[in-house]
Amino acid sequence: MSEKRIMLGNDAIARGAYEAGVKVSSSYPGTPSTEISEFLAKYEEVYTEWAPNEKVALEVAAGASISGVRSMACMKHVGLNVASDPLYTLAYTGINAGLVIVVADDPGIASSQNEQDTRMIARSAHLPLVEPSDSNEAKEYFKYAFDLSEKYDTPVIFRTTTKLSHSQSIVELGERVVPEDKTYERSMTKYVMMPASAIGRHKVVEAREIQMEKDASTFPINKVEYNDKKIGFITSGVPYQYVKEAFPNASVLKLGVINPLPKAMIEDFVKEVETVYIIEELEPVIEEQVRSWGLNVKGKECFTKQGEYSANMLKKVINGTDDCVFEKAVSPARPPILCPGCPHRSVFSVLNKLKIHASGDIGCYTLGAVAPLNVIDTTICMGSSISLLHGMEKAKGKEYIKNWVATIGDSTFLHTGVNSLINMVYNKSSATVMILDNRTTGMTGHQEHAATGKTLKGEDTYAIDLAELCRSIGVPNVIEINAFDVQGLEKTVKESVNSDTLTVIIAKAPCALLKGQKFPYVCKVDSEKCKKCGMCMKIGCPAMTRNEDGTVKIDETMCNGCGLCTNYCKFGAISKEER
Ligand SMILES: Cc1ncc(C[n+]2csc(CCOP(=O)(O)OP(=O)(O)O)c2C)c(N)n1
Repeated sequence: MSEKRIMLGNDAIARGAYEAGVKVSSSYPGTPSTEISEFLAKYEEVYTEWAPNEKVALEVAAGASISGVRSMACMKHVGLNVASDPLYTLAYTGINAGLVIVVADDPGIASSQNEQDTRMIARSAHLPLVEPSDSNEAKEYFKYAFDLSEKYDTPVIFRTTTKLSHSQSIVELGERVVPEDKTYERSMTKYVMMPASAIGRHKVVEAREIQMEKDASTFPINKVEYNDKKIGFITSGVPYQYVKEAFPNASVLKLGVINPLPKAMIEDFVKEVETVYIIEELEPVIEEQVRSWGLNVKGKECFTKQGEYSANMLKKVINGTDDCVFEKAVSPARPPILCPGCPHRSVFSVLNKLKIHASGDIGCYTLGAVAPLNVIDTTICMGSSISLLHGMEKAKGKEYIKNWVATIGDSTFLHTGVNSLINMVYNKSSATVMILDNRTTGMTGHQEHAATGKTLKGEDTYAIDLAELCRSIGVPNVIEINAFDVQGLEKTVKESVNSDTLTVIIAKAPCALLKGQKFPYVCKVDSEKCKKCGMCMKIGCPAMTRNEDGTVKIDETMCNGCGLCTNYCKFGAISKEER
């Protein structure tokens, strides 16, 4: 009898990759996709790596595919924007061995900077997109995605969402089957995308899509479940679960392949069923196509384009009833805040004191935007902090940016920040860039990167020296400093924002949550000495609150012992004591 296990969606995708015989996987972390690579790294048979960004990851996977082995890349939805340059052209070249790109969307914005819908990108890149609705399907459909990839000579996008990636259901395990490596054959017209060959390949892309659309009604993962024909739903992914829960007796057309759509199958379904709703989170991707065929369906005039759906929400909209039997869960308010002992807090406390604005970036340090630190003014996408500041300088001159710096994390700097820094060097910037080097990719849960000295598989490797990297591209002034040295930081930042020399300040201290990072101290307040001035509260440490009489207290169980607060009490009321 085959083994069954309860698995997270991400675990199941990794298992699907293993069973599909994937040999190479390259990815960049991003919630909710990160754990796929971490689970996959546990299978010795599969080569897995963290790439510095998603474009590199996809290109690595494409190289492996062209050489003849099944390969994949994983990323979050915004990662696909970074990888979209190779993506659009890989649609033209096609593949050799199967190539699947896992993209995790985040309806509801649990942990992202926007809510974009990858299905739209699949359509514009003319790539097939497969979407499962539970963990077992995640594993099975993942294998099927490789079959589609090889049958139609195309990369396939495999879409997951936060709910699917991070919830569990039963998975039936299978064996790993490794197809024979495909032979590589040189073909300039297929793999060298210059105009003459690209013109030819564009025809291939169109023909492939037409063929796939015809075949789609026979794909086994597009299924019709006829029941009560008064009401029916066309849906896919996790929303399928909501439909089944809310309307168990309705007819359902469940799509496993969202691009291209099975036109004939959908036409038949709409003919058979009296009222058809299209249930899809985010954009009306299915709906717009179905309407363009002249079919009468209901969709976004009833349902929002924002956030996650639920069974109860469907019932409310369609039946006008709210029979949710559960009390609404009220989670305690938890304002976004840097952890106790976080070195980023130290940097932002100094910038706040100096009334400096920061062109920010994406990572834990984005929290430098919120009260009481209030330092970061802008955050757009990974790597943008440096280029935005450069734009400001070129628009308004050095005087304007004398109270501005760019703040960027170590992983984000290697992801896309370094390109922007090259631009600063080349185009004669005199700005100040601060790399907040906490030795890890903190935001997504401590992944290794090219400057940590460890690979995804946990092996030792060369650690890029960020200071040397900056010097090597021509940054004239590179300063490394302990992130907790507030006096030193203050002096360095003041000098550099006022100088005409491009400066990179690397503020170094490991993430407080990395193993073994607890300081051997605990901070204590002498309430006799506390003058209730509140200066120490301005650093926004969650371990610090006030007593009823207004004096400050420190929760010893939360205090990490970094001692940052001691710098902000001029009355000497806070001291560090050994634990
Ligand atoms: C294009 C893109 N890829 C991935 C992510 C997910 N993500 C957000 S921040 C981040 C890196 C954070 O690491 P680092 O820059 O070192 O800062 P830290 O969180 O450690 O402070 C990642 C991977 C994203 N938001 N956008």
